[in-house]
Amino acid sequence: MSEHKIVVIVPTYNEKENIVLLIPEIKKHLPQADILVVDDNSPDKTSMAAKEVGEKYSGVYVLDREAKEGLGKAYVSGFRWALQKGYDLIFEMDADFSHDPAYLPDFVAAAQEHDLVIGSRYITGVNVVNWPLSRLLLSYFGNVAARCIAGLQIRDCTGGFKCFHAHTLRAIDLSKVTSSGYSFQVEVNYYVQEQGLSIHEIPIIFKDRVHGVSKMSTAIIREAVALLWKLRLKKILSFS
Ligand SMILES: Nc1nc2c(ncn2[C@@H]2O[C@H](COP(=O)(O)OP(=O)(O)OP(=O)(O)O)[C@@H](O)[C@H]2O)c(=O)[nH]1
Ligand SMILES: [Mg+2]
Repeated sequence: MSEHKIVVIVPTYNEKENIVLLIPEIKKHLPQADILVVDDNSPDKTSMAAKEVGEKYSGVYVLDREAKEGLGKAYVSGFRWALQKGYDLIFEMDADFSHDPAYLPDFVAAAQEHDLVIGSRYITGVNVVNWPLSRLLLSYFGNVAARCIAGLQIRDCTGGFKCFHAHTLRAIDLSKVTSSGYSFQVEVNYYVQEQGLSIHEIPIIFKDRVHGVSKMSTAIIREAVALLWKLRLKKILSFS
């Protein structure tokens, strides 16, 4: 389907039960893709579990980081690794099965035409299954805020199921990305939009995790609110 060299980056923190199931599922749906697990020294030994399963397949790598620094820092390390290895298409994907690997080929197809493809929960109504109402409202209004305050033209600005062309990641200055939590998604989308690159959303159904625990915290929410106002200010200053 595609001649592209593909890697799926999966950041992990205490995702042992999920990662051993996810690696085979990714290989089933997109056999030509390599996988990079970026683990922040998970106490549950996710890294070791990923390496054990990975030995059964070709092209499964684990990037071991020393300490938990948040999803954003893990992705920036993964992006740098992938760019250095010469991948053409670079995926972001959560380990917790909220992102169904069956969608991976749809992203590759859409990436033939676009610089960034985003799996979106909010283009055909609200496609979220089993999330508590409080979590859904936080996500939904977080997205409304990202659109209104930071001026993003994307319906799902905070989702983490994405496929970047290498040239898209090269066009943004990764050393400028400051978010460590999940506002990382908003920040990267902002820089891609700022470059005038083509962003396309495809519908996905998002399911709540079954195994493991969420890493969402009030610190992550505070960081996200501060980021939106920082981007708003940046936008105002760029017009003056
Ligand atoms: N390497 C690394 N991965 C992380 C860190 N924090 C979260 N992750 C991973 O990032 C992905 C998304 O994290 P989740 O805990 O599912 O957070 P979320 O999807 O925003 O929130 P939920 O609604 O609870 O699922 C998962 O694969 C996590 O294991 C971190 O500090 N370091
Ligand atoms: Mg999750």
